[in-house]
Amino acid sequence: GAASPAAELDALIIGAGFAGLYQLHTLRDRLGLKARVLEAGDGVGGTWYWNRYPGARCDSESYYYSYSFSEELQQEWSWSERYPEHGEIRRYLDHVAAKFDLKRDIQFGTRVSSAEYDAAANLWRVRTEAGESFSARYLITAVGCLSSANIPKIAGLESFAGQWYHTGRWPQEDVDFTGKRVGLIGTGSTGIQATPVIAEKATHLTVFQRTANYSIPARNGPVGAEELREIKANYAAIREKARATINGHPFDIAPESALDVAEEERLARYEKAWETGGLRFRAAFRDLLTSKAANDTASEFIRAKIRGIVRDPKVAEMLTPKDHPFATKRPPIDSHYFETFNRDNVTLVDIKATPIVEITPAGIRTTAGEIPLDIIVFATGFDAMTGPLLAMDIRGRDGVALRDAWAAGPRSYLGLQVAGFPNLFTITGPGSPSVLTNMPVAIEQHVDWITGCIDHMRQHGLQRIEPEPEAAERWVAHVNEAANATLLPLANSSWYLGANVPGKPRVFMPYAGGMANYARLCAEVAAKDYQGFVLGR
Ligand code: NA7
Repeated sequence: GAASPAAELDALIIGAGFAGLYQLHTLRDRLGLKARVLEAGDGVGGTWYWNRYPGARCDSESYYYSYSFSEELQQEWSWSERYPEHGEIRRYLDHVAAKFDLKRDIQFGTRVSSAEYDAAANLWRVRTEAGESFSARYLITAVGCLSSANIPKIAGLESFAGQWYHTGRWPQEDVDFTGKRVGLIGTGSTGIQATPVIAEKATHLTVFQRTANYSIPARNGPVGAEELREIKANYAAIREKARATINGHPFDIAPESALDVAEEERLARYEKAWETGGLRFRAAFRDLLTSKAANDTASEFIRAKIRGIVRDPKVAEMLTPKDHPFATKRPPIDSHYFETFNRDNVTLVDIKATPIVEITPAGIRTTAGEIPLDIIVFATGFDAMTGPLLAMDIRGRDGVALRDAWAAGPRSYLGLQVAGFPNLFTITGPGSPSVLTNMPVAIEQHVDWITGCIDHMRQHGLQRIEPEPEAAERWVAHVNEAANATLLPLANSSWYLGANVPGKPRVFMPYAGGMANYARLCAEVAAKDYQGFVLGR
């Protein structure tokens, strides 16, 4: 039944995606807490509720982009494709919600506007946009890392006579591109997925590219019955392997350096990795993200592929990435992206050479002239990691706003808690490995850790937990150090750094020290009576 307004809860969870659903299950069904989820959308899915753009699918493979906590669940669910499409992921999460009877404790269509810590009562006071209020001992954000749409402020957008959409806020009903002139801005993972699909429908597609990107063929296809049987028979080992790796993917990274092997052997390995496709390409050698010289060999291999695929040499040159080493921005994977530029109805516009001046009623005007359009698609990404947290007015001890505490960039301990914000837990928060991993692995680890922590507190009669400021400072320094041990900071326009959002502080947000290593650190902290945290009555 619905909770009454101002209901007092043990735990309030914000968001009903992968993280919020599992967190509700563990707190309610394992610990027996009174827990409730508030969710802005009208259904479960989180990221996958909003990202319904054409071609939207996961870049992790379906059989391991899924929960591992229930053997029954992983045995009964069968994925249809190597990479799950957005609709299939929503059906999966709907199935999970039904199986564990989660929806009765999820309030949909409810966006949280503020949350304030009331120190005297030791409760979080949460308000929604509709003016409802809730109180809870624990506040847990499960708001996702890529959920706050980044819509560039381009002059004249409000005057546009056609339709426009951001990919991360796609309408529920399909958008029909038939007979339309479409402009798509952005060539990250999203633009690269959407381009080939829109091109097949639209009269004409113009892609506005600011930075050329690397992309690896996904090699999507159906999952055969035999393969599925094999996966299900080996699930325990697959999950164990996923948890033991640097980024939560259950495949091996080659032990050799790209520089250890002769040129011929290296190219043969890259060819094979290109045929295998997807994020496994990165596993061709162990040092693609730590050695610039090693990375150069992979970057150059992909550049040669692009030049080989795209027929018009001028277009090929425009599509060839030069500004950053391969995979230092999140590497996209695609289905016929570069091939799409061989179509007669597709044009590429380099908006570094001819920047967008304004949007007019009729289309987009660059310094080279006006391009008439019926539909504009913004595939311009997200205010990543901090965006969804700071969109709410979160206030901790003494009324301090998270926005102020993080004015110079996010500061957390383990990506899980913020000093001065007792009993607030941030699943996949800044400072956690999250976006550098196969998300469900990171999410399950975070949720299990939070659940273990709350269980510990209840068993010991503890009412409050927050990080020691020094522990948070040390973690922030360690997150920096881990990033600097990789090539990732070399991509100076990446969303990992917040560089895609004008005015956002440039701080490398995710923890690049590896998922398995991070999980071990979290377990050690818990085993040492929550070292670095202050627990109180
Ligand atoms: P990304 O990866 O942030 O890509 C956004 C793209 O939009 C990228 O090509 C940007 O160019 C471009 N962009 C951003 N702002 C502008 C403006 N103002 N003008 C022109 N072009 C712009 O977002 P995605 O949605 O593709 O992917 C997000 C994650 O989802 C992805 O990493 C996976 O984890 C799944 P830039 O490169 O900044 O020059």
